[in-house]
Amino acid sequence: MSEIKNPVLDAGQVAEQNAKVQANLQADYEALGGVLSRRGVDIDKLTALAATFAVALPSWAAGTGGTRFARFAGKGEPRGVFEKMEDCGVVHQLTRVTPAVSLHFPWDKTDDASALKEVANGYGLGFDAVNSNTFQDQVGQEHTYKYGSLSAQSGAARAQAVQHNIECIELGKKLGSKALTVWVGDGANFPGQNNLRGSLERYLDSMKDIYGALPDDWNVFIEHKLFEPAFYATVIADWGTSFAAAQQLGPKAKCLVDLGHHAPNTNIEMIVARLAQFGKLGGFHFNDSKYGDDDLDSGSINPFQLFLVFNELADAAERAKSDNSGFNPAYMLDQSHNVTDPIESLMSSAVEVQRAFIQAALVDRNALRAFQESNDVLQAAQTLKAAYRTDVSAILATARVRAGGAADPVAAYRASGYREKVTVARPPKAGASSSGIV
Ligand SMILES: [Mn+2]
Repeated sequence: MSEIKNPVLDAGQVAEQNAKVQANLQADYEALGGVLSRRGVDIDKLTALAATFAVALPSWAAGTGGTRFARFAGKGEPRGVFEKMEDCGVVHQLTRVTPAVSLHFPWDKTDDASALKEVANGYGLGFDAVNSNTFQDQVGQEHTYKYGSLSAQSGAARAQAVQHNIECIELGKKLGSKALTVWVGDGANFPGQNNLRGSLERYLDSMKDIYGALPDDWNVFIEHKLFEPAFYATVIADWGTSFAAAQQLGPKAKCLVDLGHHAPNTNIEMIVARLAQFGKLGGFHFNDSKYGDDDLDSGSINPFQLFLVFNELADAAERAKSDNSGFNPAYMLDQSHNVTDPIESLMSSAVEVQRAFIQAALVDRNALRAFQESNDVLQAAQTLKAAYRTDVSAILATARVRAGGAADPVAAYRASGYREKVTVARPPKAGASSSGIV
């Protein structure tokens, strides 16, 4: 992980905050170390594992997003991509698990990619997958996406959408990204509006052109979403369609799982297992939801589901290690809502995802396999619960402190007065680049 040459917050102040809680953290860490050693687990190994974890930040989550009905702007919101980087720099400085940012074009478009890269690098940040946007019209755009983009009936609209995606790849190349994430809102709101098969055929034709523009070492991630804005029939609505499209396109095309893009009660961990089995699990957009695409902070509604997803990822990683096949899905957050400070929400999501990663590492896989083989259902379920119930907070906090981050990121952030400072430094600006609402 690259060092932070230009920390946004005063490092001395972060250390001061850490000193206040160091004795308690040490006591908690030793107590947990004792519990784990009785299970044959070395706590320091887990802490070292926690330090290897990384999840990318979505640039759009630095601002307030929220419901599709209204946006209630927060104070000191970033007004452009450089200020988004600064906020992401705070998140990474305090959590030390978010060393990359996922940009969204054209919102984050810049004429000076090398300056952006330099500023980001100073904060210890690189660039993860770039995201295209053909789900809304931009000012001055020639052809509307009102009736679709990559699958539109209009050949001109399709060509424009393809061209935008290729531009995203070009921008991403300048920044050091290695993947393009494509989500389209294309679909139908009324029966009869679209020929269901024809829409997907047109989508695939467009995606073939985008795929052809990918550099050798790039991937394209296909993000599916059950509904919204197309409520009757979304073109890429489910993992089956996403998988079929990825298969058609080729080895560089993979599926992206956004935790909020499924019907309630969908077994998302099984989707993860299926995609991993067939080599098409490209990555994640972590968030949480109660009903639909709520874009809530990770682990806020169903932390057990997040754990079960990571349990499948741990299983897939173990299999890949044993057959040397390589397994490296891209982890990104995707969230945006109205009611919390975005920096605090990003920090708590990053920590919750890292928590699920460590809890999954605690699963006694040999015991689990044995219970599965002997059909001891109750003990198999209890084996997972034993890992999930373990409070690994002291491991996460210790990993952060050892890496130079904050024992308690939210407390350190509040003590820093950052939000108050940027509220003064960033008065609202007309035409500032958009955030949220994705
Ligand atoms: Mn997403």
